[in-house]
Amino acid sequence: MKLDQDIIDKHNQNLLVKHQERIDFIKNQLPNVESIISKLIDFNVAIPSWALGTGGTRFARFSGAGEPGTLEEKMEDVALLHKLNNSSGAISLHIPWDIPQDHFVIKQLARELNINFDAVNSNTFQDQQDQALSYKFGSLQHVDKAVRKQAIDHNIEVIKHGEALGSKSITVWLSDGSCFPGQLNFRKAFQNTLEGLKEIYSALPSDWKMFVEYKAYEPNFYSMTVGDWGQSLLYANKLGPKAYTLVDLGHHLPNANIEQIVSLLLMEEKLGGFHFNDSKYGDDDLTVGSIKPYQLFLIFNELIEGMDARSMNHASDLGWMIDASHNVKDPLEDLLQSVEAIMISYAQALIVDRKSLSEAQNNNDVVRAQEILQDAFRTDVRSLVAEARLRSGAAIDPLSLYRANEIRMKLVSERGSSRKATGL
Ligand code: LRH
Ligand code: MN
Repeated sequence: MKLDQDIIDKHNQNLLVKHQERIDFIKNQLPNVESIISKLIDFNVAIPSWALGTGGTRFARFSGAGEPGTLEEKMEDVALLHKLNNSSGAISLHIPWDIPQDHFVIKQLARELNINFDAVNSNTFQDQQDQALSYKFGSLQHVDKAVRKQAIDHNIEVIKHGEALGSKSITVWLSDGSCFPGQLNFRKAFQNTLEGLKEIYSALPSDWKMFVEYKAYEPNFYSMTVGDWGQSLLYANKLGPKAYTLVDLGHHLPNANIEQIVSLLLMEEKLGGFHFNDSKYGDDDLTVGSIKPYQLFLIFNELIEGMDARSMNHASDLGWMIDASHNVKDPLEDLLQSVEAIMISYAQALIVDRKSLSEAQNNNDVVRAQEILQDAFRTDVRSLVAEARLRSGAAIDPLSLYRANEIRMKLVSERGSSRKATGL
């Protein structure tokens, strides 16, 4: 579904007066508004191809209507999000859920839709119809060399799909592990996995990155073979300069200090990117910033501190991706909310008075340090995020435009209500 620019311009026209009041207000409050707005304009978050339909749990999946039934329709939905917020200009494909039938045609479509291909994702956590050997007891860790080879070949095939589309990275998340004590030799599982990752690493084009995504538990519930940031860092260091760790916010044990993990991985130059989502209990894959917005702000605070310490480019030097599942919300509304939450946390972290913060830290002035952080967190920066959209031709308020124009209804009339998007 194409969204005409004049619909956005009319929407912005109606909201301009109120918006201008809010921008003028914050301009009087903050010193560096212009540089913040230009950073927000450059910032983009990739949308997962597997989160454009309704997600489910092992109990049930209540499918929504007007879902994208093909890769082309998924790309159109990402282009629609990007047209609305100018911050979602890339799609992250999951293979085999989104195998491009014709790379040239798909690449051409991406150009027409003004979107790019972010990291490609392999899948050795499910057995496909035509698959010879099962991943029931793991993939790269497997005791059977033939199963390990099957998984290595799949990852190399995924790199080839990505290369043909112009992607520059692969995310390897392994569901490998064990459910019971005694089931697995941890050392051999690690060494088999490292050996497999080395073969996949050697198939990477020179300008590619490999993201090693860790997860504390699920679908294995006693051990995971890439179970935490330390193990992922161990693999990335042993693999080489093109290998990095990937932080999925939902993949930690309860109360883990994710912002500290981020700070140290950045310091070690081994932080590759993120899968943003939110959670209250486990890997709930909820809307970003919907449960723990302060944690998201603290993570961006460490990101800015660490990236500026190394003069990194905020927009392009790390992989910014969402990884969420929408069980009860319209997937596109959920993704608009997630991108908004990320942009707000990024903007709040950009207004932190870093000079005063380091003074307070050097004076062990704990109260002052907290006041400085919370002053930024309690500043309403939504008008800055909206101004960045306005200046780049997007909508001041994407969600209200999406609803006011009944875009979901239009998608249903185009696609019908029985389409089911591939994914989780
Ligand atoms: C695993 C994970 C991984 C994806 C999958 C869809 O929980 O976060 O990033 O491959 O979700
Ligand atoms: Mn993930």
